[in-house]
Amino acid sequence: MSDPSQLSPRALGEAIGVSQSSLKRWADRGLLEVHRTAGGHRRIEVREALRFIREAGFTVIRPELLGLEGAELAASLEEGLDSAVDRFRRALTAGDEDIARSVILGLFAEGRPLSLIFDEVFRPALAAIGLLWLDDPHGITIEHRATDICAHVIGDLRGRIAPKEGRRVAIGGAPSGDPYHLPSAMIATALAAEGYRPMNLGPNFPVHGLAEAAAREEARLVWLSVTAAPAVGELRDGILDLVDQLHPRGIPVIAGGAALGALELPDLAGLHVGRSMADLVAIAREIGAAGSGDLAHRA
Ligand code: B12
Repeated sequence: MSDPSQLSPRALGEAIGVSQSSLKRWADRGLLEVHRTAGGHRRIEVREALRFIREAGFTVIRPELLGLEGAELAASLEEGLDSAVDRFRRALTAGDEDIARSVILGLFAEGRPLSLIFDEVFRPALAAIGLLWLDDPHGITIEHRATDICAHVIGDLRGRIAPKEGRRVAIGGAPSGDPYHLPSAMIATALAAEGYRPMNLGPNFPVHGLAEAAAREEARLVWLSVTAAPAVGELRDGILDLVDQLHPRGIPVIAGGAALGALELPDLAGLHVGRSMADLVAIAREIGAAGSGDLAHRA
């Protein structure tokens, strides 16, 4: 039986409409990682194929060959991103996980950056769903169900990202009293694609525990997502203390989230503030390039 996590060069060629000889050439140049089975046949890991396709900008024509059955590609999303957001929002509202997943996997297969999928598809769809409870008693049920679907779909995306060798640990979550799960799930996925090994400690994690966890895991980056801040002063002090402990060790903290502004954090070396997943990725790249956390505070 063939292993669904492995592709033959022929299947990959058919998935993106290129010849096997082109694939072989790219493999020889180190652009695509190919290994051999015990019987000497060339195989490509599906996650490696997806990385290559997305980074090189190929168009997927047969998504089912890449394990992306049902993914809605650009041809069927004629109006592009707006139509994808609308379809995703309607699928979440109706509780239709299959459609929600196929919209997101379609965007992923098209090579759209994860940060864009999170900032410009998930975020507006959830913002619209967050208004339903104001007019509709069923709105709270819809919101909880939509959150569960989003968590599954984000987990699915994360599972399709090939781990890189020698990955740096990134650790983080949301502080005590903050029940929001999705922002950190997105951060972990986006950082995995940037070559980190994310440890998502999830919602409701005490900020003072992050310094200890970061030291124990030899983390190279710590994130904090703040959507709800029931005790503003305490959280602010906790974050300042965290940066105070981590900065001397060269571990930068990236903070963000809808409620972060309320904390009025000062400019601090070792603390980076972002408003979106695009900011997160940009900051993580700067940190990676600089090799230290000593960059300017960003607003
Ligand atoms: C799902 C949801 C819930 C769920 C959360 C489930 C879970 N386990 O995660 C539940 C049901 C628990 C919930 C509860 C409540 N909620 Co609510 N919720 C939402 C909803 C619909 C989506 C939140 C979400 O996950 N969004 C997706 C994330 C990824 O988007 P985001 O938060 O905007 O994050 C983006 C950026 O901020 C940034 N970012 C985030 N974190 C970080 C971190 C870093 C490092 C960086 C760089 C960037 C970054 O990137 C993200 C992607 O673009 C929002 C609507 C909305 N507008 O967001 C309401 C919303 C946040 N909730 C709201 C309210 C009022 C409540 C309740 C008070 C309702 C109630 N009466 O009980 C409670 C309070 C809970 C609490 N203890 O604080 C309000 C908040 C209003 C306000 N300004 O205070 C909102 C805005 C809905 C609304 N319009 O009324 N909620």
